[in-house]
Amino acid sequence: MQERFYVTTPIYYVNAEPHIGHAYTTILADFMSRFYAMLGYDSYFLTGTDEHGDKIYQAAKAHNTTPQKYADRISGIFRKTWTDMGIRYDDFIRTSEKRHIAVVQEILKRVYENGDIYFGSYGGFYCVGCERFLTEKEMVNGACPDHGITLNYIEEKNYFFKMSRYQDWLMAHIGKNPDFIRPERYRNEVMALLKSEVLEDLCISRPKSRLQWGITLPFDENYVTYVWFDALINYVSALGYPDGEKFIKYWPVVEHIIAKDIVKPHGIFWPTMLKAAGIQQYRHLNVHGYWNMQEAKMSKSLGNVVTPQALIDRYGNDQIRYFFLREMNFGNDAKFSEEVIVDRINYDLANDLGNLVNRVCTMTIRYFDGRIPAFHPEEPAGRNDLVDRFTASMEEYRAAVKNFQTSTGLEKLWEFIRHLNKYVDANKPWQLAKENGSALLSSVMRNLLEGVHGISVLLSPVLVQSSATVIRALKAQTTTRDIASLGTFNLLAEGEKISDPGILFPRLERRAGEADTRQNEKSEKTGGAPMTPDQPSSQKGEGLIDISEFGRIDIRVAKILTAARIEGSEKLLELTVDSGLDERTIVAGIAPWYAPEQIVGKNILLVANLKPATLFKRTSHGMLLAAKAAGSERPVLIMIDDSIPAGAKLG
Ligand code: ME8
Repeated sequence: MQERFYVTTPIYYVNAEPHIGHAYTTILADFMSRFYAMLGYDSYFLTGTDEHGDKIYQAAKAHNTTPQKYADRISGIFRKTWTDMGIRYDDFIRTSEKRHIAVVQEILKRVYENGDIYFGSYGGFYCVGCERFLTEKEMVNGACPDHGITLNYIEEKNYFFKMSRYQDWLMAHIGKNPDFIRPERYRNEVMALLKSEVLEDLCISRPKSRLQWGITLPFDENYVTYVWFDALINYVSALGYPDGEKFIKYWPVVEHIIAKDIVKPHGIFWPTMLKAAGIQQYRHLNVHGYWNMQEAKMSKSLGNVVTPQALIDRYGNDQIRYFFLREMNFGNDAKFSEEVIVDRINYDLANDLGNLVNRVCTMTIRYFDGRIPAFHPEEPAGRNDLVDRFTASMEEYRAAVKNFQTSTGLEKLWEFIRHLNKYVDANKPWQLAKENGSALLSSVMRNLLEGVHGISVLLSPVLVQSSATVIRALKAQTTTRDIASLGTFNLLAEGEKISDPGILFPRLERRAGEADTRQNEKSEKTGGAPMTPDQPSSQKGEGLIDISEFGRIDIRVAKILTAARIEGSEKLLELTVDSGLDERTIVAGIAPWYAPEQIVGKNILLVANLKPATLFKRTSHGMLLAAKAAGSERPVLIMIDDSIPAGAKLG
């Protein structure tokens, strides 16, 4: 039977237009859906809009219109944005649709009849931004920490869902299914919450005297349903719960994607609701971090937004997809910066990939009149080595993406792309071409064409348009969904005439005054002498290095945000640090000398541009600097006082 994959995004509030945070989650879901389709899965992708509740009601009122008209307009803008961005969803659910309302009422009825809903009275602090009551622990100085609004105390009679009844069950479920919520830090967050406090029952209604814009309770027409109880149900209502064909096909394999802002409703409300309604649990809750802009959390309420439309107009869809998927380490926060977009486009897309495709196609056209040359087994031109490297990159890409680690996955493919560029330089086809009809030239070019084809297929879930352009130019009949066959390096049709795909990714000029965030790599790539350790420095005298060699090491101040021991290792601590560029994971061999709580909050020095290394299944993105006295084993971390912010560069 064909394997299946079902991916969801949160359904977005229609109180304002889409922003890049929404665009990221939706691009990630679209990528995952295309990736699984590429692997041969029957893949289904759901997104939509969340249209009920106070927040929408108030936004409509502020615009002098009805909630329905307001929701129609903004929901339409979301759909248009996704179409313009080339997002290929299978269904778009709106919570004001009849099909959704019917399922919410059906589930409420079931839970009510099971005795898990009761009538009572409640007082609490309600945040309209979050659309939920906050506990006093969650508030800061009487206000919501995310929205900065001072919260009012509201007391009224309402219906409650007996969430408390499921607290022990949920802890046991998460205990038995350690990756139910991933990455680990978010599972720990939910577990800490469940362990530290007694779960309160969830208030699931609003009296119509206060709010009319919602789904009427099936057992009391004076009340509407609380917006979270309504919204979460979209994930099953869109599939035709309880007996729709799609529900039966896709629900068992659901992968939810959300950001860290809505972990509580998805990690606690939703599983207990599913349990009470007798519905199978979701498979995984995949939680990503936040894109931060100008140090501040980017949100509609704070008003610091860049529109997705402006981004794609300025840079292009493929470019933006690549930037998002490459630049965010799943689970951690990342800094949004247009300078980094420009660098990713110039270095990764134009220099590494675009250049490779261009060189390979141009040389095929020049030396073989564009006809795909034969591979000559007697002159293999290192084919086995290429195939091995390609297969290894592909497998690592596949494994990383299955865990939503898109950044690591793409880096693995780029290792192969960079290797192909080196292969061109090492084999110098332009010299081989001087010996007419050389079998070696033929094999070299065929190996390159197969490599470019393989990479283009693997990248097609990311670079949707440009991959298709290359695959078309190579006249490849890649109808196969068996990507394992890419590793045969024998998929192109010998003698077929390729066409010139043109410039795939034009280089972008920096605006005056914009910093080059990858200065160091640039000097290496634009032909400056490579400075590897076995290359003598230009200075006379042993052991001395050139200033530019020192300049290649990016040492920055970073703040330690979290620290934890790694099970099974006596030496290692897993840290998350704010490097000023991003939030990243570092694995450091300091456990015998430093307790985690002793170093959290400290500013240390980080080598920020070390190649990632994997230790105890964790990828470390850099190294902390420490000093060891002669004859001592004990590393002393170099700490910097608070007057220097994270991100400050040493030099
Ligand atoms: O919470 N960085 O809707 P919402 C990354 N309707 N992603 C971000 C982001 C940022 N700075 N800001 C927002 C709701 N997002 C509810 C959901 S689901 C049953 C109901 C993304 O419009 C991210 O996916 O506030 C986050 O979880 C979502 O937008 C919140 O969207």
